[in-house]
Amino acid sequence: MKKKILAFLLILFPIFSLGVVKADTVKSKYVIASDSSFAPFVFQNSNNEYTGIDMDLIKAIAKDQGIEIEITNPGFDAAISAVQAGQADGIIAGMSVTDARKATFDFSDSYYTANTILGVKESSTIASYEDLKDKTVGVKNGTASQTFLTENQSKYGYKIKTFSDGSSMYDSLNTGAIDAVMDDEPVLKYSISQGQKLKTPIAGTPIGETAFAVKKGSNPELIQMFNKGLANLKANGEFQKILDKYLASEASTTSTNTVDETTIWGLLQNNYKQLLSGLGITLALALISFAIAIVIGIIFGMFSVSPYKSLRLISEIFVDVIRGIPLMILAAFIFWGIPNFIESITGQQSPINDFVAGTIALSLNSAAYIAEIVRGGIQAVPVGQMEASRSLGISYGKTMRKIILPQATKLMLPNFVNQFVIALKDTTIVSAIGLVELFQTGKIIIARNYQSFKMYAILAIFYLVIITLLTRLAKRLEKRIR
Ligand code: ASN
Repeated sequence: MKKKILAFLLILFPIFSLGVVKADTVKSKYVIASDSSFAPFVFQNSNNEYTGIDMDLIKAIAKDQGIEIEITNPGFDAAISAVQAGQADGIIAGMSVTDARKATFDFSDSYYTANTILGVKESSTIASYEDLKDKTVGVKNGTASQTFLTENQSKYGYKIKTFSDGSSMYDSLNTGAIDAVMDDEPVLKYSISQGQKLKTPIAGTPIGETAFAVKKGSNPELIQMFNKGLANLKANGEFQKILDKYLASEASTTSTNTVDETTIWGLLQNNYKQLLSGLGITLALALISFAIAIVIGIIFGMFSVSPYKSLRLISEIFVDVIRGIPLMILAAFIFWGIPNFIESITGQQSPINDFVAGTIALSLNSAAYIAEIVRGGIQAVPVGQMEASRSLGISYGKTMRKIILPQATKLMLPNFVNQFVIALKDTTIVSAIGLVELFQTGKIIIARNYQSFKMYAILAIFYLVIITLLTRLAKRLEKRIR
């Protein structure tokens, strides 16, 4: 009897302890996602580091609570997706607590209260919501300001244009592509204090408390720690210090810049490290994904000319499916969709690294086109050659290797070079999942200094030089192989 009870307890113990451990497990490291440009809550300073109320606050809380955190800054919309897909454990991004969000997020105690407010150019005649009739108002996707605009659209008759990040939204306002923006009041006021020629003609509307959030039901210990840490920082005065640092005086961090970023030279001087690291990621993405794509592409290309119908069919389906899906959707599907799906089935968070997701998406995309190049190359060799060789009793494989492929390869080479250039340019598309390659690096810099003309010119030249150099190199290789 005693033995039975003991055995019973032994079986129960692991089950029981699992349940308990899950609720207050402390991970060795928590990934916290945030916005990319949302000053004064989160923005890059002139040293290319992310600072702001949210950054200082989460770091101070992590220190207070003795946890390790890793911060990513993919932008608000992407940060929300990252938390929902389990790519990140929490989000701090000046995020408003709304009833709709409470259905999918658990929020911490509030650390700020914000309004949403309309911003227009200094020279604009817009003075009320009524003046917005038939005008276009920009807003960041997934934000509380967007909800406000959608709810009031039929009343005031404006058009809404959504943006994935603050910098492109403010850029569009500056260039006149949109007539107004809707954003959080402290953010608009802060940009005005930094010299932006904007004004806020209408009083703000409350959108609620600002808080830290986790995906509903997951990482409850993180919320507890945040609340405890926040209370401690409030008690010891550190919280007020953080607020004062960014809100009290206008002499703030962005203007401590010693290098003049209004010239191309100044921009390069201050950002070359960041640009080179972005370039490194772009090159790594392009080269690794292209190498993988060549292997997959050749396999499917060979399938497509195989004497077996089933192999031809497999190849056809692969090419049709991949070619039929836009690269950006493929990348988003791999990065956010699949982890979200796996979690909904297994209950386990299974994040995938953004570089890996980007590489997979680019590899599949290029592979589909390479398969077609391979098929075209092989089919361009007259069929008579295969027939003649087979009639001499030489096997299919040997004919392919010795007779067809050497000729086909020569025909394919220029197309491979072409496809590589396309793949390199396509790396900019996967920046949509928050991967900081060269294009995203440039956008982040523009978010800080609003120098879009010069910065995009710099980016264009970077790509032009790299692509020209690589094509030259590839042409040389091509000659050698021939
Ligand atoms: N205040 C915005 C929201 O909660 C957040 C942001 O734009 N970063 O929707």
